[in-house]
Amino acid sequence: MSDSASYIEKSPTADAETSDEEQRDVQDALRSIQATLQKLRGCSDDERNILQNDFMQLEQLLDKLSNGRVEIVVFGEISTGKSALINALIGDQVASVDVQGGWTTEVGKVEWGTCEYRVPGFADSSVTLVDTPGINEVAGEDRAERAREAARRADLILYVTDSDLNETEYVALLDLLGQSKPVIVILNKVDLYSPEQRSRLLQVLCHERLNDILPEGQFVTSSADPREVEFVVESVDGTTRSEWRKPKPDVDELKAKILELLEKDGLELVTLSAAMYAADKSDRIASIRIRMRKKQADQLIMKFAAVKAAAVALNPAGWADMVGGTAVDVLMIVTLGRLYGIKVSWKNAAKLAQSIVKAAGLVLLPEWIIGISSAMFKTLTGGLGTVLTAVPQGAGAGFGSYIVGHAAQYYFEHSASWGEDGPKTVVKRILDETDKTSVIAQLKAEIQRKLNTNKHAS
Ligand SMILES: Nc1nc2c(ncn2[C@@H]2O[C@H](COP(=O)(O)OP(=O)(O)OP(=O)(O)O)[C@@H](O)[C@H]2O)c(=O)[nH]1
Ligand SMILES: [Mg+2]
Repeated sequence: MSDSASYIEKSPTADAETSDEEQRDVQDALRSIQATLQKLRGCSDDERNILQNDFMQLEQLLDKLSNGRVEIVVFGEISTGKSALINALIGDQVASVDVQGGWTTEVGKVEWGTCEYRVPGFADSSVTLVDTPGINEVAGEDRAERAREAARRADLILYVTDSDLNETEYVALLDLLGQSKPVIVILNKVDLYSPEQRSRLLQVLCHERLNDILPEGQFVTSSADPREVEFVVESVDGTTRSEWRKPKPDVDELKAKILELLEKDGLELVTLSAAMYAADKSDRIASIRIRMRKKQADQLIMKFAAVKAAAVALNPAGWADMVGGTAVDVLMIVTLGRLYGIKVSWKNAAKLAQSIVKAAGLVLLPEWIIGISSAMFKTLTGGLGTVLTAVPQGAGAGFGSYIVGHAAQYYFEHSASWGEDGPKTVVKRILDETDKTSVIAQLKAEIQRKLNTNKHAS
């Protein structure tokens, strides 16, 4: 993963075209992408593996914003004419078009060289048209997801339909509009409708479907790849013959609408979509980190609890003071702290363990633990011969460590704080939410495993 700090230097220089406020917005958006990238760099290797794709997308976004590249994503159901529309706007056959639905399988970008628009303040700015797979292809959920991801990064979305909107289309459109992206809805293939049908369709779309959800003036019609029409050609000798000719694509209204939107808000659209995308990614990174750390912490706590359980079972003498404050618990807390990026000294870890046991009050006292584990043990094990009494003691001690570990995990998860709830409430909640039977069973199994491999146990 390369360092991207240098991109900042390529942001627009203040000139007559951009106001101070616009300059600040661009800088803010660049900074928020940088901050999100920085967060990614601070992740563990495992986390970074999962977030590799996000990292790449953020780097691309940084590059896009630094160079003032506008991305217009063409989105819609299969076979509505998305690829044909790109060809018509560009004036060349750059995207593959076919009658078969699901023809476009990848997100593809092509520079719209003939577009006259330039983002203010960016001398090398350009406009890119992004073709996407259709959203309702049979068994094409992955492709649809790629299309949605492209739309999330878009500065402007061209939403293509070729008839009245069905439910899938309507929901997808609402979703895009909910992301506060500018959307132009295009009724393509208008050449296929008679004037009466066309007028009826416009009535339904504009006044019933889109009236309340789409800003006024953001609906246009087009015929990107009109069907051939039959012409009757009369020769000088009076004979006639028929000839099939393909009319020119008609995307003038759409092109004018795109340029109007860009001229009005181009820079704002680019900075806003970048900032929103970076914020989205930042949330995703945070939630993945929490999830992954939680998983690692859960495994770690169980491992330490099992060590404690086995240690007590194999050497029950003096186990009563082994809940909290023992070497195993302290090491567990220090290790958990490290997992959450918090350095805890041995002494402070011991204090934390003691304070958790204290906060738990009676519930973590040895008698209580032996009570629950012995009771459960009867139902769980069957006979284990001579080690029968040691096993519940061990499982009980391990369970105590399990609770201490989870309370410490909560504490670290909340930046080394008990928050408003205080430790008592936290420990009580953990106890309420813990499936005691299952934890004790796991600890017991662990002890049995250790006893089986320890020749002195019998
Ligand atoms: N009559 C008519 N046909 C069109 C028009 N635009 C596209 N088509 C036809 O519709 C079919 C699908 O066009 P594409 O551009 O491949 O549609 P797409 O939305 O990209 O389809 P996928 O990539 O499969 O999602 C092709 O046969 C086109 O020739 C139009 O304006 N009028
Ligand atoms: Mg296509």
